[in-house]
Amino acid sequence: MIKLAVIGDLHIGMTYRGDDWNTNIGRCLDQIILSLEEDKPDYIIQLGDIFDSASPSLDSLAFFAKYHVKLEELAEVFYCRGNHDAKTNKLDKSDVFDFLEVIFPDAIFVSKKPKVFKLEDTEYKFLFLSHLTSRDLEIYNKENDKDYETVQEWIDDYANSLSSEAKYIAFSHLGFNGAKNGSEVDMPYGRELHIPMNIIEHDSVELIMNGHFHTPQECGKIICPGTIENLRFGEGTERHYYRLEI
Ligand SMILES: [Mn+2]
Repeated sequence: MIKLAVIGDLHIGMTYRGDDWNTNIGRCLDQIILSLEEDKPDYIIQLGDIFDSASPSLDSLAFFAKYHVKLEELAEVFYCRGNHDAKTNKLDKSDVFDFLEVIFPDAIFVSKKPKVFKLEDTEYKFLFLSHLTSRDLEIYNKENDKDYETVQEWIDDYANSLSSEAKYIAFSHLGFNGAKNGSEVDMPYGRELHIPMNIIEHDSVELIMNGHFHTPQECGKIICPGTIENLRFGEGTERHYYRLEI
């Protein structure tokens, strides 16, 4: 049995009704770290949108670094890139995840393509479906001699590479059918990237922990822990992180 602590969207650097959002989430993260010290999880997984902006300020990077170093002392840490962390301009060669994986080599920053991790201490594999861009697709097509036309087509096809013998826990930062748009109000469904149906229905995928939606919600095997603090009015009560034992 291993213990996971799953942390939702952070949006470091966001301006919030004139308040300093970083002070709010700093308070939450301090509490999270106290609970994690008791809980002693084996893995900590953050589900994306670490930053509110794809070009975070030095203040935001320093804020992240301060908390990341504490998390890293407690467990192995994974981060799944969210839409807010991803550069969409094709002229940008790198994004903040490229930077973070260089300066924090002991953590795992998952971006650029769907990815499976085989772990030593559990039979489960971690499947990561981060937010992907058309630039990621271009690179993937070139490197793998593929000709997917859309990112959605690419991730839809990814389910075919999953083993029916294995057991997966998925971590994603995508939309899904039936999600309640608590705060991500301006995301017309159908246009945004979504968790492929063939992954949701895949017998080997036992659970999908998904970021992106700030209101905590469960829909079949998809669980959204929500943001660690309310971003906007009406997102529900206080919550911090999601504990999972597998
Ligand atoms: Mn978000």
